[in-house]
Amino acid sequence: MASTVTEREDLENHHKDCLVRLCNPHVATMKEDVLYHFNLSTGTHNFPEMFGDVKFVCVGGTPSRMQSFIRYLALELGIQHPGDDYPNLCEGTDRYAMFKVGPVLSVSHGMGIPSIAIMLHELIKLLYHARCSGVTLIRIGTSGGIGLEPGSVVITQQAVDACFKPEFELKVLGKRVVRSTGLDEQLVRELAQCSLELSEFPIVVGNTMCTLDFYEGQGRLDGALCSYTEKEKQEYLQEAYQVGIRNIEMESLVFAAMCRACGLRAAVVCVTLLDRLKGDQISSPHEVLNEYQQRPQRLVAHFIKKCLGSAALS
Ligand code: R2B
Ligand code: URA
Repeated sequence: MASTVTEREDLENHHKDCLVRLCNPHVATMKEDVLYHFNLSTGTHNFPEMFGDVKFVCVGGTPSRMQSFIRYLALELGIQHPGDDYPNLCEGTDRYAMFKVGPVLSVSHGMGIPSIAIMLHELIKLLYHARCSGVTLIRIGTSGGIGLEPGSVVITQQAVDACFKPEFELKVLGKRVVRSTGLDEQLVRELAQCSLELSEFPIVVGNTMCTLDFYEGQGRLDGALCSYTEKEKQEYLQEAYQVGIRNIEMESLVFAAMCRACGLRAAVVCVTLLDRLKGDQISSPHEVLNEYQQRPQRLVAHFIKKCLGSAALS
């Protein structure tokens, strides 16, 4: 049933007041929390002062992409001053890089589930220690498309695993733990609305398959190992298409599961670099791939600008 305006307002207010919560009672009892992979610690850094105003966190694979995103966003939001640059707040480690402009944090996460999971544990604790509220997290990344023109942007409706299930499975103390990967439906609608306003490149809402590997895990024929035929690969990708999957990447499952468990509003917006029904190799020229990679940034910058504009009016 569609929610009423009052129900929606209640939800929005709840989100605004909502402090970041952890699903771990131990952290509150710690005297100091060292976020080792960020090279930040509650003992040496004032988290509320450094990060207390954060309302949006954008995460993506590489440090350079996340730094250019923050530069672009500063321009878009009109808060860039001549000569400004954006220092890496994780100086002293090259595991991850972090940049900030106004209420927006931009953080790199590397490739794959283990890498983004470690980053997210520390990021969510950082937001908790900083006493942030009403935070929205968005992964802006790259992916392989299924049945889409390369350069299309996919807003993820549901993150699913390689068996097409919306579940993230992890072994904890040797036991199987399964977490749900549902994403915020309202946020998907808001991003889809922004895509209509931009209408600069194809944008679709669809399911995203998250795999543990780029080659065999995504049904490629060009890895060092391959135990299936071209026909079997095509059948698998066609089946994925039939169940609504429009792209494949390597982080959305744990991103969705962890944000959901900690009550954070989250979305995944990825550009497709190729159509996997037509091939495996990413062979477009660098300039083309670079322009593609800016597309999720453009959509998300538009969204953030719109949110901040309406927050200033309210
Ligand atoms: C997309 O691109 C990377 C693999 O090339 C991986 O991090 C992902 O999800
Ligand atoms: N990233 C992926 O994980 N797969 C692709 O095919 C392209 C980018």
